[in-house]
Amino acid sequence: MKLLGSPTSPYARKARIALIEKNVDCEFVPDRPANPGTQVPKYNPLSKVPVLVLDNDKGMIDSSVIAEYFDGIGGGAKLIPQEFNARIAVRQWEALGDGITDAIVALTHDSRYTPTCEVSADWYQKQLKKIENGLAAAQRDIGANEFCYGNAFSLGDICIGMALGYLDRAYAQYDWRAKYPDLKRYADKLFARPSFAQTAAN
Ligand SMILES: N[C@@H](CCC(=O)N[C@@H](CS)C(=O)NCC(=O)O)C(=O)O
Repeated sequence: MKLLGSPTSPYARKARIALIEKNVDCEFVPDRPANPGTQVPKYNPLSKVPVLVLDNDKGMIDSSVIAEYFDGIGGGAKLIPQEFNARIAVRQWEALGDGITDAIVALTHDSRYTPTCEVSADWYQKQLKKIENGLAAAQRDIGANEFCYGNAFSLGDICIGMALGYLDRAYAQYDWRAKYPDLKRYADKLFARPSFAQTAAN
């Protein structure tokens, strides 16, 4: 089993953090879909990372599915609780973290690679508002807590941490730590976890 992904992709990072947290025996193979010779389209018709290459040489796509797969086959505490209401709550946190990340990607990555396509100020503000409203909601609900749901680390924390980490990487001029001090405190602990430290892109 191999996990293909770009070392800087936030969604690949989400899967890599789940892999480490669940102690799954799986090699991470750096691969960018945009690079010549990439193996990604062979395993993912959408040509996106992460993609998990299973031992039968079939691809499993999407960070959400891959994280749930690692949670099922790996050891240790569950990243996605089994109880229905808890599971839905953690999935909500996942959706919030993924949604903030989507807006950061739209604001930074997508516009950077379409230099001929003008990005309107209105469109820019719309993406920024998604990031700001998303962070404000996360800060409001996390408050002084260590984890976004309950008393244990979950997939929700992976996704909120992925979004905050990607802000640092792709949109460093945005000082989220000054605006959201509770998120700063929350992230300081999260980023110190080995799974986050080992997957921080240089
Ligand atoms: N929903 C997907 C999103 C994956 C995604 O957008 N990956 C980006 C990198 S962060 C990618 O591979 N982009 C290349 C492309 O779209 O061509 C997931 O969670 O895995």
